[in-house]
Amino acid sequence: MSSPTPARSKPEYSLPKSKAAFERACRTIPGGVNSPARAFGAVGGEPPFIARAAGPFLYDIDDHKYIDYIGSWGPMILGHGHPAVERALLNAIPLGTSYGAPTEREAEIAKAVAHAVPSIEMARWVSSGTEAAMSAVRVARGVTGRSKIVKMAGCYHGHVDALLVQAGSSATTLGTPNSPGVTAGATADTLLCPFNDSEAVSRLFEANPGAIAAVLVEPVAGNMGLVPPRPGYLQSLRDITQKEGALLVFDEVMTGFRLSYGGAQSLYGVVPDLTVLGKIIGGGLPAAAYGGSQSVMQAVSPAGPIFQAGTLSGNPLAVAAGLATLKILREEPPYERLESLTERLEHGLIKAAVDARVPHVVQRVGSMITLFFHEGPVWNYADAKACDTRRFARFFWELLARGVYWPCSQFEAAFVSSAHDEDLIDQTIAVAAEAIRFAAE
Ligand code: KE4
Repeated sequence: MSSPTPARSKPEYSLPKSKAAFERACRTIPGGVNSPARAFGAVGGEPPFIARAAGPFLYDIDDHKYIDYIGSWGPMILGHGHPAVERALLNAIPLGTSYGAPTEREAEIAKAVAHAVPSIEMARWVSSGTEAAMSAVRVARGVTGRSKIVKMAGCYHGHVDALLVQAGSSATTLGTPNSPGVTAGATADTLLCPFNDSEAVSRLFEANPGAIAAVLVEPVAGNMGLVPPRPGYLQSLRDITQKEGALLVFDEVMTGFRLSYGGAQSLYGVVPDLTVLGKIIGGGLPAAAYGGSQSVMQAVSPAGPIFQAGTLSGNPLAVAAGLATLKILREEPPYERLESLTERLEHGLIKAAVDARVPHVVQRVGSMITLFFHEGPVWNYADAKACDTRRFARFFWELLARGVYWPCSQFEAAFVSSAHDEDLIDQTIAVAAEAIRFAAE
């Protein structure tokens, strides 16, 4: 029994101030944005410029209010402006914003992360997920003495040259999964596999005996849209790398502290040798980290010979916001509520697509979710790239015009925060039911 057809009102929606701001920004910033993911390249048109955010909402400079499903691409699991995080920052600012010298709080957050994440006994802070992934690859190569790295097509680990090969996220959105400027030399040691295909990984080890330092993977892929691991896939990667003397590296920049307090590795019970973190551990400020066992991490300078450094690594403000965020996640875990809210959204999106008779699949793990315009499951990059991205673009704009800010690419995951509630989820479902009908035309 399909739901009654919602009013087919096409809302009045214009962005005059954002349009002018975008034109000004394009004069001094490439593409008017400081990260391509924000550029609406996949959906056309120009992005709203944000004035402020609070709780589950974004507000743009044309006075539109949106229910936010970007959450800064993952960090804002508690919603925007959580009082405890704000208080932590307000207490930290008068103490100075950066010292270039060690602080006790850096050891405190490293200890908190070590207690939370099964693979981590020791960690190093950096300022972005890219930097953390790049450093983890260097450590894997340094401790094994091997050169090759296996990555999965469609996974994204930031914009370091060696990993910009069949990269997901905005690299795919903008059709540059292998960017100009990345030399053949830089990627000569990068081996590619389809996600969710452990046989392909075994074949690479057979073809490169004793040469592969690590297998790097998003344990739940969020950069092709949300693509979960097939049952047994992560364990097979663990078994293969164990047998071959290579390191297993989980890129949990997106899934860390998102899917559970111990990340995807806790959820799936598979413990890698190195873990890459970011996003949530900075509480919305620039922070990321990589960590592993004492024996591996003691190889990192100045304890060991593998060099890595960073001016703002472990920045006092980012550490303060990160500590406050992790404290809330530890003491008032939102994960059951996030599961329930996002499951509600999942069911609503499925119903909307079924009622509209649109080929689709909704994939979700915890509070990460994607509606793919694709018949049947999306298990890898090839499946994801077969999606109807034109229909996605229409869906996106119909949502935006009705006050729902969904990720502006089919190749991104949406995020629910603990600031969302059932009413906002139901509002989103109602809007999506209308948007999907317009997108189906
Ligand atoms: P950053 O360098 O953007 O902090 O982190 C890179 C990164 C590494 N690993 C994973 C699994 C990631 O998802 C990311 C960054 N995620 C994208 C969104 N898909 C960030 C958005 C953007 O590039 O602006």
